[in-house]
Amino acid sequence: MKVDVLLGLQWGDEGKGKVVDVLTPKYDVITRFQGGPNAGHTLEFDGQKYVLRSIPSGIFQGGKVNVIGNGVVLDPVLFKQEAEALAASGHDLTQRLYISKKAHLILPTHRILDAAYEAAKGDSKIGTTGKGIGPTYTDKVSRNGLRVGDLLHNFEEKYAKAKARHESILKSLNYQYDITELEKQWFEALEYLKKFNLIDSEHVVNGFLKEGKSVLAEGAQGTLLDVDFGSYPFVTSSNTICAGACTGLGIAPNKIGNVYGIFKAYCTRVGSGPFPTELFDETGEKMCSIGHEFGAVTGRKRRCGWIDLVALKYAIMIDGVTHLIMMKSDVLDTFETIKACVAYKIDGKETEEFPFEIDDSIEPVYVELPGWKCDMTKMQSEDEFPEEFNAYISFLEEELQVPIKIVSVGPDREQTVVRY
Ligand code: 2SA
Ligand code: MG
Repeated sequence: MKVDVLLGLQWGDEGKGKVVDVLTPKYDVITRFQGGPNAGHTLEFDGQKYVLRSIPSGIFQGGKVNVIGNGVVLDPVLFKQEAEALAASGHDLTQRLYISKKAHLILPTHRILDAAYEAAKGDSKIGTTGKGIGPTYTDKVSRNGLRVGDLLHNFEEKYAKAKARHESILKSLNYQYDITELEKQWFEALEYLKKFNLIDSEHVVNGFLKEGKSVLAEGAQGTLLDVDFGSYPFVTSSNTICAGACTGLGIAPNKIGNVYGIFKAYCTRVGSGPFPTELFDETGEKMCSIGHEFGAVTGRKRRCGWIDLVALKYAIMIDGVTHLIMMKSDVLDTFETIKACVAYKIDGKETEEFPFEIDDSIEPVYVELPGWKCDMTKMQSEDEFPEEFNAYISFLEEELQVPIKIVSVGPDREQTVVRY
């Protein structure tokens, strides 16, 4: 068996939570391989709304195994809050959730460092989610991190060392903070975390594949936030691309099966950083209000703009996408015309290649298509789609050279049209 991977192709918030929820019934095992509580996967069903941060989206369906892989960074406090809220709504996880011993722990001081580094950057700040993601991955790569497996021996000593190191950095930044309360919660949460199955997940996941179990790897954030290929330095600190599923779970590249790439029918971004098709006008405002474009984690308003096919083609190439999934198509239901960026004009020259430097000098070149101007939210099959919407899909498939398998026309599980 192979691992299918589900990825965001833009700057996150493509609607991965909903799709993974639609896809999970087909899989035995659902995994997370990168990121941490900077993710906020929103799922809506039976009139209830749930936001998952660190826990895989398979948790709502009985009989599934959920794995938090080694590539994830885990904040015990936020994990405990999330798990307890799920338990309160009747979803007990202790038996259905496995956590890699190699996943790195987000320390209270990592969160403080995240804020301190942002403050020190002033106007050039990244606009992080403030969850300590960057400092935790920094410690991982600089070989100073604490892992979940460390909880099992000499933990106090390792913690004290890491904390002392962080404190000296914070002192050098002259940053004022108080972690007394947070630290207390953190240690309480560690005891809670220890009740879960802390495992060598690479063995377990490869074992599942050998047994013939189907595995889904659920990406967080998006390809354009990848630390290597995204709009650096305005990126997150993990590999959000398909290859991240190999390193973040311990599976070989030849074990990757289908790659599902999710994108919105338009485009959004939270935090700072370049966004060539961003709209600063009424059209952008309209997308934001109809699409309820506010971050699941920080509540920040998302910047909105037209779909960017230059960036999307790049993401498809890097990720090896085999199937496309288009989200939030209904948000464009009332638009007179739809635009799609097919090239960038840089210094008077047109290119279809995503460049090294993405900045304000890029001028998007648009193609205009007629809007469909009807309510698609209750449509259940492709046959019901208006002609103009079908034309938009065909145009995208022609440009992107990958079939669009699923189209979403609303937030609910039911509002999902599978095309073939
Ligand atoms: P960080 O906190 O170090 O990862 O922030 C670095 C940059 O990455 C951006 N970022 C995000 N942008 C959009 N969505 C994010 N999470 C989603 C959500 C979840 C998802 O909030 O709903 O779709 O997986 C996310 N996480 C990080 C952040 O704005 C900074 O620009
Ligand atoms: Mg999101």
